[in-house]
Amino acid sequence: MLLYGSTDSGHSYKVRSFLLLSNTPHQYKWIDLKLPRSKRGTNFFGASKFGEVPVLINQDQAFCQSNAILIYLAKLTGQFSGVANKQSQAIAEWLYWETNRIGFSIPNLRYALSTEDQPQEVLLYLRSRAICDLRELNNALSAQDFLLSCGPTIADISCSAYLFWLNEIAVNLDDYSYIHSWLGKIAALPNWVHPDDCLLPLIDS
Ligand SMILES: N[C@@H](CCC(=O)N[C@@H](CS)C(=O)NCC(=O)O)C(=O)O
Repeated sequence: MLLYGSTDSGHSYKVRSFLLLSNTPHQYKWIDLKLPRSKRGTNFFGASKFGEVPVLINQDQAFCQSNAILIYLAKLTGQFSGVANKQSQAIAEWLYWETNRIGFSIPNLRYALSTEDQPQEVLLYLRSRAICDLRELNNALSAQDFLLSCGPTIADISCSAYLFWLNEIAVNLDDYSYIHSWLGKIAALPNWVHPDDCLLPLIDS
């Protein structure tokens, strides 16, 4: 199994984290996103339907879109998949929510803050969405340790990915105490690695 990903990409981190947490043997290949898409290597270019990371290759088949990859991996390995598929609908709901909400607001705010001259309106809009999404998540986690009562699933891996960088967008985790303790529980899972440490170039595992 081969994963193409990149530094600072929470979307790549979701898949890398799944592979590490589930102890799935794989190779990781770093893609330089500063290069134009056509210059990111012919193997990656050929495999990446949308030109983005992450892309997972397994048995000569290429898979893209981080949440779709998580669904594939959960089915393939039986790990982080809920109990006997009974939670697949609830997991899908969180994955779709992530794509449109927290996986939109937090990465875009983080990116906007890292680039100069962003219009104030853009920053305000993204921050207001991020706050709304964090409140939603915090509320959901007030009742249970993980997003689903059965324990950690790909819903947690997906929704938490960008939140390990919350310090970069000036969010105080004390304001979101349930998220704070949830991130601690995820980080305490065996084989967990922080995104800054597992998306670097030239790491094989
Ligand atoms: N919806 C996609 C988003 C992937 C995405 O936005 N990838 C970014 C890095 S985080 C990327 O490859 N950007 C470079 C580019 O688009 O050329 C997913 O969930 O995998």
